[in-house]
Amino acid sequence: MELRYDWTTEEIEALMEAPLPDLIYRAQQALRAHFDPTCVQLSTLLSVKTGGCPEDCKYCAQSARYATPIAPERMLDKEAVLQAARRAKERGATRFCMSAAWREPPREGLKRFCDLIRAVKDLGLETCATLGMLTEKQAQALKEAGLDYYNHNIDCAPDFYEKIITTRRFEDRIRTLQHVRKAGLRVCSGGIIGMGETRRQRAAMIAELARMRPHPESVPVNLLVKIPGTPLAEEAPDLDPFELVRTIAAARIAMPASFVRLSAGREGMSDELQALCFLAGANSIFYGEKLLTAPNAAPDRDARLFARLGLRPAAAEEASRAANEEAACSTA
Ligand code: SAM
Ligand code: DTB
Ligand code: SF4
Repeated sequence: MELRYDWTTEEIEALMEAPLPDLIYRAQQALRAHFDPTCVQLSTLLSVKTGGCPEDCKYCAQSARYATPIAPERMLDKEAVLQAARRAKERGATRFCMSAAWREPPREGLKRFCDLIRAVKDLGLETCATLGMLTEKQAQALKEAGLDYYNHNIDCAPDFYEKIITTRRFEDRIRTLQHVRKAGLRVCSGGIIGMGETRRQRAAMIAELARMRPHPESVPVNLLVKIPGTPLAEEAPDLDPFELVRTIAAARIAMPASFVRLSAGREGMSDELQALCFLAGANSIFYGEKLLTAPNAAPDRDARLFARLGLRPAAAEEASRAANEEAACSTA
């Protein structure tokens, strides 16, 4: 199946409006052209530097601007990070994603992260980091430390962005993603749904990602976790869960060779909704009891769900295989 980089919002919206059986059928065709449909990649998250962030992202527990239950903490030390990474590996995760609540990494913080990346990589895990905006040089430093993936979400449609974040612009996110690509890192980029956006805006978000050349190798689709004290916990109306299924299917069809991750929000989802998301082409999850600050679906619940659905965790070689070889090799 040929990869396309010219998706329009209208095309994606039309996909999302299709009768569900047609949409799921197309998503399964796209998934099966590139992946084993029974195999799910597992990533484990760790918040290495929590809270106190100067940005005003209206969904975030870690913004210093909102009275959330999350207090600022110092950066975790290396041993604590390695302990969490070892545990993630023992449980079957293949990728370990380290986060910091920064607008952009400070000099000393970046150095410490480079050191963590080297150490986690030595355990035989794929590494991912999400540290905010990066310059080209910072992206190169992370690459040299052995980083595999950089996570930087576009979060939402360009015309919805200023309703969610005012302390940076959509274009700033795109620029960081360009720096990440140029440094030869793999890209993890997706967004959040359920923030009060329209279906068209969900389609526009997917179209933005699907016009990137190469496509992001990982596409997290987060359902808003309503954190008490954040503006969106009050303002955002509950989303029809089938919209999540439709958004995942659209991402799968438009970016067939990428890992599409059923991301934040799984704790509150039924097993049946998650099963529909896998049928719609999701082939990756966050695995472990915690996301960054919020609880995640429990690992034993995930194990039971996988057994009931006939799914299995991806082995390390399957997960690190560049599903999208073209993307992984390109530094354009
Ligand atoms: N500070 C860095 C940044 O913003 O890029 C890295 C960490 S940030 C918490 C990573 C991503 O998590 C955000 O871009 C957003 O897409 C997602 N996220 C944060 N809070 C969320 C929430 N309450 N519900 C769903 N997704 C969330
Ligand atoms: C992504 O797309 N989702 C993750 C990860 N990338 C860094 C974060 C989800 C955060 C959920 C809310 C919390 O735990 O605070
Ligand atoms: Fe800060 Fe990232 Fe949270 Fe925005 S999403 S407030 S940048 S930690």
